[in-house]
Amino acid sequence: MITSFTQVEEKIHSYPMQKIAVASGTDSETLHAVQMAREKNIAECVLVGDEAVIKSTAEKEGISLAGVEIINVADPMKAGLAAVQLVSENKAQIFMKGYIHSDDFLRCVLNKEVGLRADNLLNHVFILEATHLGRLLFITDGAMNIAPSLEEKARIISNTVALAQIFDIEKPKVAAVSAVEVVTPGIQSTIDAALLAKMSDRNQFHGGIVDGPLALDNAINPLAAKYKKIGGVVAGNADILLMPDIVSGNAVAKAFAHITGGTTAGLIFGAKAPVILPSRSDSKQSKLMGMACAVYVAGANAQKRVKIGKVHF
Ligand code: COD
Repeated sequence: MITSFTQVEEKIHSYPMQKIAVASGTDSETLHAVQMAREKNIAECVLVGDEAVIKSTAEKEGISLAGVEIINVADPMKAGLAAVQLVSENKAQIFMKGYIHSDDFLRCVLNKEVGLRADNLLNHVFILEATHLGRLLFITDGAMNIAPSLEEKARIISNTVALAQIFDIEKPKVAAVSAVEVVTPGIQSTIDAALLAKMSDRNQFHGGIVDGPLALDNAINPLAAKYKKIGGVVAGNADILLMPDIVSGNAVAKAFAHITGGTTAGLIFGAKAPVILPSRSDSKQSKLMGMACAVYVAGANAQKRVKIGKVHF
């Protein structure tokens, strides 16, 4: 089981080199991450964006882009489409967001002609290096699916279980998170969580085990689960936090990064190729770890042919 980003970095050194197409990578943190990825042999990058801005940012920051290919496309949306096309034509293997709005970037991923849509739902996962807990935490969905329905939540779980299994978590424990751990008629997410838990009891999911509703404390902290007398294998030990909506998912991951200084890696899963979706304000280390995790997922896909399990409705 992979419990840290250091282990991810160690693993990918035996993998073939991957090329990352960066959409509008004009900002300093992205360019620092591109340089670090090259120096640490994590990945090669091709920057698709405004060449003049890329070069002036690099010069101001003392970043060397020697050997990095730059394709000059000034408009961020056009740069996104040109970059995603490189991936769909296998001229690059991974697609990454630079200084472009998330919704525009996601529209490039979903573009019917040049995008990376597969038959299934795509979702965003923040991977948190939770050193205090001694493991990685997978938080979903904090950046793509705005207010998922019960069916979409089930598909998000299925995707994320497959992602966590790539990180050698054999039977991922999924907490369907709400504000409270009891079914409360006025809080729809508690009802969805209870239904997802029942679906899990009836083996409607492949691979993981789902319980809920659980509040954030008793989902990840065994003592909190004990104090509140919540049994089961998931309570206190969740690997995956299924959040009720994009607002809560995004806020929890950003609180972790900006209050505790923790490192996150943001990925879109379920597409034809790995996609890195950091926040524009993420640190270079988070962007670099997004790259490392995407390379790891691409390598694991090539080796094990990872399959997303079907949800039995
Ligand atoms: N998986 C697969 N296909 C999808 C998904 C998905 N998650 N979402 C939409 N599609 C398909 C639809 O089936 C449809 O065929 C097509 O894409 C367009 O769908 P719409 O009409 O919902 O598309 P948009 O462009 O209005 O919205 C899609 C976005 C992903 C852009 C939208 O959901 C969005 O803005 N999400 C939040 C992005 C954001 O701002 N994140 C902030 C994070 S920092």
